[in-house]
Amino acid sequence: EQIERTLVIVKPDGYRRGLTGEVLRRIEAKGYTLASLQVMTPDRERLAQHYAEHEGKPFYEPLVDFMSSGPATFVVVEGQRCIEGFRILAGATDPTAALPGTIRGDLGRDWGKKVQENIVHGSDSPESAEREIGIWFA
Ligand code: YYY
Ligand code: MG
Repeated sequence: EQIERTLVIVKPDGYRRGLTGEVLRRIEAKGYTLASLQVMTPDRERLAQHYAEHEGKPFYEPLVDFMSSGPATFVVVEGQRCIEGFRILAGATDPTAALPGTIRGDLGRDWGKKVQENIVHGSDSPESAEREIGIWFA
């Protein structure tokens, strides 16, 4: 048994496009459960903590602008090996490169902007998951 918790965010592009339910459907269809769920427009202070590893990179400011641009859905997902499992469901960061069958591959678009509006976030390790859940579900 390796029951984990991961932080999933359906980002503002997913919210605006009405894809929140579709993402949650895929998570549940995989057998994971929704432990907590909250819709909110994320504030820049917590986004800075959340994306601290990317501070100073060229896409950082546009990323924070995009993420704070409107409502997003924050979800604590629970399940057997769900940290790795959700990253695989999500697909590659770049929606153009993400394989069909994945959330980003099936639903993501390349809008030709600096920031890749790629619908979802998923924690990349157990340490990241605990840290990120602590930021948004304190
Ligand atoms: O974990 P993941 O979301 O797949 O990618 P990260 O490398 O952690 O980057 C976070 C976030 O930043 C990504 O989802 C989109 C954006 N981004 C970008 O706009 N341009 C890049 N070259 C890399 C990342
Ligand atoms: Mg990441």
